[in-house]
Formats: sequence, structure tokens, C-alpha cells
Amino acid sequence: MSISRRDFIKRTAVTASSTPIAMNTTFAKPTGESAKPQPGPVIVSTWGFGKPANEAALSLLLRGGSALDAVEHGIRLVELSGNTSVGLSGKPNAAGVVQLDACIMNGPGHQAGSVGGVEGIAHPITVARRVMEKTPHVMLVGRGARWFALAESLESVDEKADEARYREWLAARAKPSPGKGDKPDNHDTIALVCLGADGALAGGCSTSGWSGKVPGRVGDSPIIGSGLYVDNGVGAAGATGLGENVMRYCASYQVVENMRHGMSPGEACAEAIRRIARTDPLGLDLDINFIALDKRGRFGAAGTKAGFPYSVTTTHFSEVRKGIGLTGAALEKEGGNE
Ligand code: SD4
Repeated sequence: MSISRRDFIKRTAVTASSTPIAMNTTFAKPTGESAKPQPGPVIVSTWGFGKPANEAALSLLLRGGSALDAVEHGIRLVELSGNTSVGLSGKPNAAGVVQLDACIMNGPGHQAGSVGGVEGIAHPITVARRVMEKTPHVMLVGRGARWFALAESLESVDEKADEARYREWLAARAKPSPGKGDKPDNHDTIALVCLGADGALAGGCSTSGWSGKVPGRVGDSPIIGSGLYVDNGVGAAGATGLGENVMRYCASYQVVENMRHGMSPGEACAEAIRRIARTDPLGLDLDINFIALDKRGRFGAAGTKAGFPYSVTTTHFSEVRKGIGLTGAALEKEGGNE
């Protein structure tokens, strides 16, 4: 039976808010990275709303799940939570339709799956995992992604049942779709990376992307190497912020490469931002943030604004921290050819 998106959101927000969470300590610490290596499991995610997702991921790991299972489980919680930037409760595009992006990567075997612009599907992260595990492909988009999700019997809603709401949304918009230079009024992504006690790394992300985006716009989140990257021998990184400013630089791949070359996770995130800012005409006015976790369990984050909140969970603590903030004053000039 197909239900409307509105009914689906009402039903699931209740379920998600009543989900028991093992730990609920929250501290905001002004530190961009871990003081010393943590043995796995370690789970790191974007924003404060990542904390319950981390805790759900940890509880699955402790029940014997893999790092990959934990990533999917944690992100599914956010997709059902009523978040206005993730899942079917996310903001619609310029045509009044919620189009969702997600991807997942499993470190062992270096596998990846992703979906872009999928409509009316409750758990894009699970579709991404099925793409990875059940097809010979890495990425499915639009109608094909929905077709595949339905063929896999994944939970869906009937988007036509929401037509009245879409007309309201359209009527309220000052202009039909964003133009060059416009910024979104709403966007956030859950990116979650996990190191299991067995040393396996995995990561995923899920978002409704740029609110009011041009229909068909796909952001960085489902693009492997942009919104997420996992290298089982090195570490994992994920992004949140304006996707257009991440995907032009393969930024999560860059963060992992920085760790490969010896940087700590926090510094790897900060250096990726500095490198982008040296090239980009906008400098640091980019609205981008990264989280990173290395193979040794060290973690960190950085963003173009001060105090980017990110969540970290281990068996010893679960808390919201602040990433390294980069400011214009810290921007170095690009070197010459001397
Ligand atoms: C996107 N990067 O679609 C996502 C949105 C986001 O914080 O993360 N916003 O551009």
C-alpha cells in the first residue's frame, strides 16, 4: 500500500523520537580533533543531529553488526527523524518534489553504491547499499533509482498524494528556481563514518540537498570522492555544506589523501579547505565542512565557519564537538614557481 509523504512523515517522526538511545551525554568542546587515538569502534558524523545516529550505529556494532551495517543503521535513523534536510521530510526542489541523494562505501573490498535524485523512497541509504550489493553498478539516478528501489520492495510513498502541498510550495516561491550566485535557504547532510573493532572502515551520507534546487540537480553527497570517501588502509571522510563547492574539488578524496600523506584527521580536513580556498574565487566564503576518521581511530573536523558541530561516539563517550574553523585571516597565498 502506498501512503502520502505527509502521512509517512507524521508516522515516522513519532517512531524515531521514541527510539531508545543508550547514551545521552552532550558536551560541546572547542576542539577540532581527538587528543589521542581511540581503538575502534569509533563513529563520527556531521552536525549535532548525528549523535543519535552514531549511538544507534554503535549499538548495532555491539550486537555484532559490521561497520557497514552500523553506517546504514545510523543513517536510517536520521532519514526517519523528521529532519528538514534528510529523508522524505527534507525540503522539496523548485518543482515541489523532494529528490534525495545518498551513498555508501565499504572499506573492505572498496565497494560503493549511490543514488541521485530519487523520489518517494524512505531510505535512500538502503537503496545505495542495494545498488552496491545487488547490481554491477555504482550509481543509479532519478526514475531508474526509484524503479530499482520498488523492485527491491523498499519502503515508498505515493508522491501524487502530495500534489496540493506542492502547489502551495510553488505558489509561495518568489522565483521558480535558483539562478547563478543564489544560495539555498536550507540544506544539511548526515555524513557518517565508522571504524569497527575489527579495523573495517565504512561510511555513508544522505540528504535532500539544496532546498528549492533546480529539478534534477544532484549534489556532492552521492558522488564518491566528493561527499564521501573511504580507503580501508587509510581512513574515511565525509562532507556537508554547499555541494557545488565540494564536488568541483573531489574534496572528501582529498581529505583521505591528506591523511595518507601523514596529516591528522582534523588537519587533513583543514588543509583540504585551504587548498580549495586558494583556487576558488570565493576564497573561504564557500560554506563547506568535513569530518574525518583515520585507521587508528583518530578523528577530526573542519569548516569554513567557526564551530562546525560534529558528533563522535565510542564505547567510552558520545558527544558533540566543534571542528576547526578556518577564517580569511588564515588563508595563505598560492605559491609561485620560484
Ligand atoms: C548538497 N552537500 O546537496 C549537500 C547539502 C549539505 O549542508 O550538506 N548541506 O549540496
